[in-house]
Amino acid sequence: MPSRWTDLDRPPLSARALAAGLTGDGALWRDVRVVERTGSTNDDVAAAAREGVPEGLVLVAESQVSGHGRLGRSWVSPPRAGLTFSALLRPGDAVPPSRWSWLPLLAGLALHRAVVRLAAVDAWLKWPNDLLLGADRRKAAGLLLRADAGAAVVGIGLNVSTSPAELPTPAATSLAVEGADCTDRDPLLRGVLRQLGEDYLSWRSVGGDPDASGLRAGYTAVCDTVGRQVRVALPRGGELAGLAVGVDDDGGLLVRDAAGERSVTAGDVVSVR
Ligand code: BT5
Repeated sequence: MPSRWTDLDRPPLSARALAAGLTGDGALWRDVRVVERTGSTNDDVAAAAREGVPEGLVLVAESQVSGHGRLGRSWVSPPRAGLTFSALLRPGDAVPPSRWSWLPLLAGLALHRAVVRLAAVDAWLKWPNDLLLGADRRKAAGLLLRADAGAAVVGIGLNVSTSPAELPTPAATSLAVEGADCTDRDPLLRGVLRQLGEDYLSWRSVGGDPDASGLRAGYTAVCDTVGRQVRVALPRGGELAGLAVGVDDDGGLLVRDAAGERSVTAGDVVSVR
């Protein structure tokens, strides 16, 4: 069996080291686990949520064999080339259900903030859930949110040392490809989880209000979609074309066309171009 240490460019993550920096009195994160291989961390954390596990669980996989995207699409990443993890949150009564739709945007903004701070790259968010990097604005991370049984499972896939040959599509990129300052997964994961924890707790403390928490303004400021002409493909076929003018009270994208302004939610969207 090959040693875990043979690939010096891709050292394994240590759950113990991660937990030491992230858990403890008063911290949101309670239990940080790293597994060598699983189907999908989102499926595993959703199963834990159904069993009543409290919020604060983080599951990181060094490799996923059936990572999901939205709408039956997949997330593919070679072992240890990136970060693939899911976190369990329970906003509970503190946040009305109508505002849970802000969670993917909140998680995307936390990811953006941490990556920009640690890796010193230019980055944008494509509504609702992609992190784009570089002059060509290619996708370096995707985010998936599943709300189920009173819990929200946030799943993030981030390409870190992934080489051009390993990337699944020409529209994808990685921190290494973009010449990022940091391609060390441990500080990146810590940074993302710390930022996500902070942003989530401050949003929850104001009842999920997107303005009191600064979420809408923060998100809009780095959103590559707002201000652009977009074509939004809808799941039942059909397309909405117009100017993306902002994010509405539910985190939906506001699109202006000749008929006026319409809002589309993440669940109603196949793709935005
Ligand atoms: C997403 O979906 O971008 C959400 C991806 C979430 C992945 C994480 S990994 C941890 C957790 N566990 C899971 O099972 N999932 C979450 P979507 O917007 O549907 O985009 C999927 C599309 O992105 C695919 O159809 C590909 O075109 C592209 N793609 C797949 N792998 C990629 C990669 N490594 N880098 C860039 N693009 C990728």
